[in-house]
Amino acid sequence: MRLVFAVSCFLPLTFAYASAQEAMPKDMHHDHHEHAAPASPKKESAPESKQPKKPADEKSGDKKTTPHSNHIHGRTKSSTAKHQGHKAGMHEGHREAMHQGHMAHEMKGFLGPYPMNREASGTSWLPDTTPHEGIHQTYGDWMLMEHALINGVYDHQGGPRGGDKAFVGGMVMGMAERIVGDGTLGFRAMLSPDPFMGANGYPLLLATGETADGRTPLIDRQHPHDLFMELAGSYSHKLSPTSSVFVYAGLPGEPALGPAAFMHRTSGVDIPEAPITHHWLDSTHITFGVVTAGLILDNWKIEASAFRGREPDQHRFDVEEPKLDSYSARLTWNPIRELSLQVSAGHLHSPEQLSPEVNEDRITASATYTQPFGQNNLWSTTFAWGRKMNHPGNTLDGFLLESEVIFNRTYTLFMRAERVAEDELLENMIAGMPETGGPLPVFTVNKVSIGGIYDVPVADHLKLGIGGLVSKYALPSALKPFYGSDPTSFMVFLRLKLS
Ligand SMILES: [Cu+2]
Repeated sequence: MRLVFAVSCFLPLTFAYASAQEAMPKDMHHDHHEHAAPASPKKESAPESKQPKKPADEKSGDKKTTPHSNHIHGRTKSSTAKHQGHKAGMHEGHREAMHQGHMAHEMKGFLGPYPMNREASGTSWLPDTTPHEGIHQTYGDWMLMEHALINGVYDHQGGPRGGDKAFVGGMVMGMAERIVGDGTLGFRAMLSPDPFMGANGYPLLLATGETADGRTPLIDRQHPHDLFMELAGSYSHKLSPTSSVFVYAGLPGEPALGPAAFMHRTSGVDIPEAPITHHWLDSTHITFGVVTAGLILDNWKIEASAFRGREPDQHRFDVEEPKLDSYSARLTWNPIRELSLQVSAGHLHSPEQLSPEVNEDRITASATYTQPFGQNNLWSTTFAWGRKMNHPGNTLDGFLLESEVIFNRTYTLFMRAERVAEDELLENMIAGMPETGGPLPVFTVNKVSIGGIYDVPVADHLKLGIGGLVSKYALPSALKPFYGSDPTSFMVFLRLKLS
């Protein structure tokens, strides 16, 4: 079966990961742990009494000066065992001084003097309570981090406009940073296996945007992401212990527009389907040509970008020609550790290859709330609104509410609800009709997906998950002849997550 083939695609990744672990010099290698950001010193530490003391482990890199006395940590048995002195559980009390024994591996933000947990795709922010997933090493002055999530999906979209497909999607990410004087230099590369699924992507009712062949728009399908999703560098200069200025450039990269991209925000990272609001909120996460400059003052960030307005074309393996013909600005505020808020606006020059005469203005606002609770549980929710103003054309609103709860790092429940004003769903049919001159008809559609995942650890920092989701829709009656009166879609998937 094709699904079996999809699973076999996981193996090279597992192998590459295992070899990377082998190749690492022992004393440089530091096993990772998913820790949430340092807690505020005012906050209570997690209860310690329940945690049995772990035996000391000579191989741990912790034998330098300071034991990890307040390093509460890692929820996997292996990492707990390797870090004696660390306490299992959530990471309250994990303060900046925490890794004194191995400061080298503590990664600060690329863009400012705060814990790296806050940073997501491009220059976007998430709450400080975001779990820091990835594996770290240090090589000389460089700190490295890797992260990966690969889904093998069987997709069924219901109704006359639906379809079936098995595909592999996801991302593999590597980051490197070093301190240079008062600044931080960072590089990031993110790759996607999506192009191997074919240029026409996968069936996804109500999804629109981009093209598979340069002639017809993708409708009721999600386009594949490009092989190179991000190849970016940044430099930030510290102005004070809590403020900095930064520049970021990517080919491709992500401009300062919208919330963190769906595969990078905690509330959406485990959901294997793209949101239908993607082109209202975060579709610019792969932009060929981005330059951003910003200022960080404590928990505030203000930034502006110049970038290429055109979305990626159907050739998903290449790096496209950069331009700086569009611009955006974003204001982000993290008022408390658990919350990140942003508003942003941008002007996109000729984003759609198939409607080059149309420019777009976009406004977005979003809130992400991430709350660890109990010993090993996490809840994360994002609400976002995006408005597309096509010139010439319609003004279209999209809303998204998505939420994930992860229990004991093993059981994930997720949901995503969306409401979008669409004018492209019948575009193929209208294109064949005589020109009417008026604006395209707008249909407001609604979609809800609910699903879950069960994870099994298969190696250190590598877990295999099996999951499924079901989607239902609320459609205006004018669309029912096309979509059926009550379509139902589902996906079943296996995923490998490096964390
Ligand atoms: Cu995308």
